[in-house]
Amino acid sequence: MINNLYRHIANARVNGEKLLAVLIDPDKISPEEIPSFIKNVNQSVATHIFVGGSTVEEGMTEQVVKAIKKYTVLPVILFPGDESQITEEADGLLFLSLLSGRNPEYLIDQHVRAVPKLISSELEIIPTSYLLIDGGKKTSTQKVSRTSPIDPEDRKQIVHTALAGEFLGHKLIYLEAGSGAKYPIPPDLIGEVCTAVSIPVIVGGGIRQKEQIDAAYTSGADMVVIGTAFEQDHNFFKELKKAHEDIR
Ligand code: 1GP
Repeated sequence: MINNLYRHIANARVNGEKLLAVLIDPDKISPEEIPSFIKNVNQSVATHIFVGGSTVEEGMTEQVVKAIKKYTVLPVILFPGDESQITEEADGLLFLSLLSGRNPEYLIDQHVRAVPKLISSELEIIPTSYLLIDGGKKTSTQKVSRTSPIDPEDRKQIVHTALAGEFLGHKLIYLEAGSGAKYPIPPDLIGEVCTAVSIPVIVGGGIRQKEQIDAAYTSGADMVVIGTAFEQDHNFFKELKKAHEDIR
């Protein structure tokens, strides 16, 4: 059991270390694919594995996390679409509040429903402000949560929402353009949010190129999350690793 997931992320912010999470959606990977996929993750520059999806068949998350843990020592953090995806097999949980929306189900209902599982759990719970920003495509998060994303041009609303999350005591800000987004979170927006808040910032959605990862980091993101690009192109793992080694 890893008990210092948050400390690691917060220290990374202080030390300028940049983190990369690979997102695995249990709905999009078969158990047979897990060993080879995780082998690629292990050989890459990824620092974390996130597991979750907007809708996942009951019990699948647990099976997938168990299988992942067999093949890696990287921390596995749940990034659940709802409380049914919470499993003790992981190391930690992003306890997400969808602050960009106004649907009480994702602001408090799911959290209350998760409590029976969490009371006796050893999962490290990380309260996280989750902000869905329009990435040019209607995403499953939007459909399932029945909320609208914030327009990326509405800087004041985004920065104030992130700060409200910090004032509520959340430990992370997650700027999400949505899986498969056409446009990732704009770097200057990342910069504005990172300047305003004093907690670590995670950025994900629609990131497919090394340049986009670098732009997110340079703008202040502490962690970048990638799902689709790794699912679709296993060479992307190698490409990033090679670029990382070339810099050294
Ligand atoms: C994580 O939803 C994202 O924040 C993942 O998005 O699948 O587009 O990488 P992609």
